[in-house]
Amino acid sequence: MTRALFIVDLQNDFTERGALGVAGGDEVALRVSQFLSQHAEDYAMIVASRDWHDPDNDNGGHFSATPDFVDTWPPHCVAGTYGAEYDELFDTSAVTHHLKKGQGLPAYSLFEGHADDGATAAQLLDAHGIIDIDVAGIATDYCVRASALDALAAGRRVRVLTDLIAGVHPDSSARALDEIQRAGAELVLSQR
Ligand code: VGL
Repeated sequence: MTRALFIVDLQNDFTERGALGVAGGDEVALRVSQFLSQHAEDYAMIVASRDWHDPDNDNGGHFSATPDFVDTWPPHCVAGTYGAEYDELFDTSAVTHHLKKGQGLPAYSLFEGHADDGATAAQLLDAHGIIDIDVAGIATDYCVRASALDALAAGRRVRVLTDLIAGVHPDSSARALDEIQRAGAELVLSQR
């Protein structure tokens, strides 16, 4: 078994009522939990990432009081706060590796994260001989996009589970899925 599951930024601030809540986020959290209850055994590793920004600076221009919701954002996922915790509807019991990213800078890709022992996704994938990666989470047009493209760039076979993602904007989410597909990923439903 050489398949990993990436669960990108399924955090309170990215789901309904969060600082940067996307439509359908709660539904994704519920569906991911259901999916894991049935399919966790299909994966050699289940890697979850969290945006984990500094409280006392703008994180490299990532936070703004007048955000454009493209390159700048309202403060979100500040380390140690409720908004940075995994969504309450996301059952993390099957997660094998937890990565944090964005400490003091914008970090859209799960590949920019580190486990508490310092390990990166690239190191974990190599150590476990992972060839295939399935990607789920939030947001389709930002962190899911960046993580899927980086996984392809790392030479892996990638599938995006299109019923287990939610995006910030519908149009940029559609463009992101098109871009990911053209880069070589498959778009599939988790329930086949
Ligand atoms: C994200 C916007 C800002 C994401 C993170 O997780 O996709 N989006 N920071």
